[in-house]
Amino acid sequence: MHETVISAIACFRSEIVAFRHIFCGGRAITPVMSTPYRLYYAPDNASLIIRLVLDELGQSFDTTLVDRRHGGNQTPDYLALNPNGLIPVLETPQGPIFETAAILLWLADRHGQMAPPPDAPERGAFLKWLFFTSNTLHAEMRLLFYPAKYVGDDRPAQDRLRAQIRRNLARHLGKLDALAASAPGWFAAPAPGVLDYYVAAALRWMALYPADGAGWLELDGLPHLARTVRDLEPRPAVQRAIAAEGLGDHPFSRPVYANPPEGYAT
Ligand SMILES: N[C@@H](CCC(=O)N[C@@H](CS)C(=O)NCC(=O)O)C(=O)O
Repeated sequence: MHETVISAIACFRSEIVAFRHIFCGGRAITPVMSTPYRLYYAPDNASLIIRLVLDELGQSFDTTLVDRRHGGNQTPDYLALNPNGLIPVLETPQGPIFETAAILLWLADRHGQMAPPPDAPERGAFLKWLFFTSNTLHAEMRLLFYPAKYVGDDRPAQDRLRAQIRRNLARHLGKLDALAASAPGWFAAPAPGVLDYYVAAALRWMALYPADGAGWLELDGLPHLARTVRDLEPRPAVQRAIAAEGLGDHPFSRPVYANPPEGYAT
């Protein structure tokens, strides 16, 4: 087997649907990919959305577990893939792609599924909500989850920031609920699109994190989103993600903390 040796502090574990590799001990060895894709993931991280979409698209993919708890996302090797040190990264035949929405859009376009194609009349509507989810909903969720990165260690400042962000997120979710009610065909439709999985995962994380401030998000007030995520849960892609990342039986509508077979969610 041809191997590329890359230095790393963390220990990466790599698995393929057909067979698995475990690489530990001061260096990580990235095998030649047996599939077109390699997903760098941590359980219940934003990589979950990419896992779900790859599976829905029927694509086989390799995975490499990033040991985030021990700084695996800050090693030189990982930063070479994503200089921002964030999860996920998807290695593709066109090179590594980071940013969840960029990966989703790239996959949908490349495989011609799960989003309106570039020349479809509804493309513009889809793009504006995908970008809203990425640059507003997701970006503000990071303020809720990592307040110290934005206002430092001042606890009262963090609490004020979180209180405001919860209000903002509730407003954003109200808009997404109205979008789901409008049934645009590419969201909250019988066949799931990339945006369904993005929003479903976001709802999960907002219900669970931060662990010391969970419980503020109730799906009762968001009936159309609630229906959408309940419809996703029986799908084979979701069932396989539940098994791979230990997400519990109802990962979107009744989320519990991940109990992954390997790695850590936080
Ligand atoms: N804008 C990024 C955000 C990704 C993100 O926040 N990833 C989290 C895990 S869910 C992460 O890597 N956190 C580690 C950190 O912030 O240092 C994207 O859309 O991919």
